[in-house]
Amino acid sequence: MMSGKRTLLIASGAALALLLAAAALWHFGGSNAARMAGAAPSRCLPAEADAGPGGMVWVPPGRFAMGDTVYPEERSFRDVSVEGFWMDRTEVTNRDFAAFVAATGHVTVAERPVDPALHPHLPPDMRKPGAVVFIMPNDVDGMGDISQWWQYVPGANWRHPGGPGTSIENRDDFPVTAIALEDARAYASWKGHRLPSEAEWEWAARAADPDAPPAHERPTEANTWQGLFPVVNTAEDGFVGIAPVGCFEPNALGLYDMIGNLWEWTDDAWEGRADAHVIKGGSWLCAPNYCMRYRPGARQPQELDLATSHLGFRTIRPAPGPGDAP
Ligand SMILES: [Ca+2]
Repeated sequence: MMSGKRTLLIASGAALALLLAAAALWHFGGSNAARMAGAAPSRCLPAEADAGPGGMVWVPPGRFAMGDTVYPEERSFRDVSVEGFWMDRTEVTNRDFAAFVAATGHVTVAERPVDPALHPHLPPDMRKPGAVVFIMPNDVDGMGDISQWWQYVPGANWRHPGGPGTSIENRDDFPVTAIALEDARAYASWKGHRLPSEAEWEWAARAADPDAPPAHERPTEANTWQGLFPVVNTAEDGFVGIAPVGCFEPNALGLYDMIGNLWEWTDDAWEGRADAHVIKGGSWLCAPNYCMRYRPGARQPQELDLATSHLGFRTIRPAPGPGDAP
């Protein structure tokens, strides 16, 4: 998703009926999901995995060459050093976020009307509270117009990630979605944590290995998209849509789903843009034919106040060392 998508994603009245029908399909994940319904788990990590030092993993300090060579935005390698920190073992789940909302009364950005001062040219429908939702099209006319598979859905938010009529019932262990930067920061602050910088995130995704070889092939231990995006989703990895956290093998540090499932917010602004931050890790929508961003070095800009169905987050906690468990 690139800048200016708000203006691209204009839902016409005629499209709305289609959109609502498709949102219902999204909830069930389309025909592939119907075929696979019952096979997909609602939880992957054992209950006892919630125990331990705050569900966090120690990421040791180090120095590495940050970046990759696949897309232009990632090609400026630079040496960076990071201090050690604790990092959430998984993406923040619906259960985690519900506890935060219950404790604080936080209302997410997607649940509030869009600020017309920030977006003066939006049509009225797009000023309603909502989020951008991936809706699998039957066909596409080229790949230039992302509104063929992304729609702004009024009423979509973390409790109703596909829009009205969808819910997070039985999805406690799924990562929370439809989260704007402000929401992610508020959650992190409530926990006494913060969001990772891009360098911290990438270092953790590389499992703190400065010599990790570039991983350009589609990873097998990650929820990505198999088939021709966005019209064929073969779900060979077992998941048509988003997976519960921790369904794939963790990296060498014990961090789950750093690659795939959901993009994750970082606390770094996108260079030259006041309205966007860097997101990392790719998502369940990343496919070789369209978005090979299932790599630690991959990156993308995301508008700060735009919640989407492929973006979540995890938090970190700087600490003196592994003996100082969070
Ligand atoms: Ca998948």
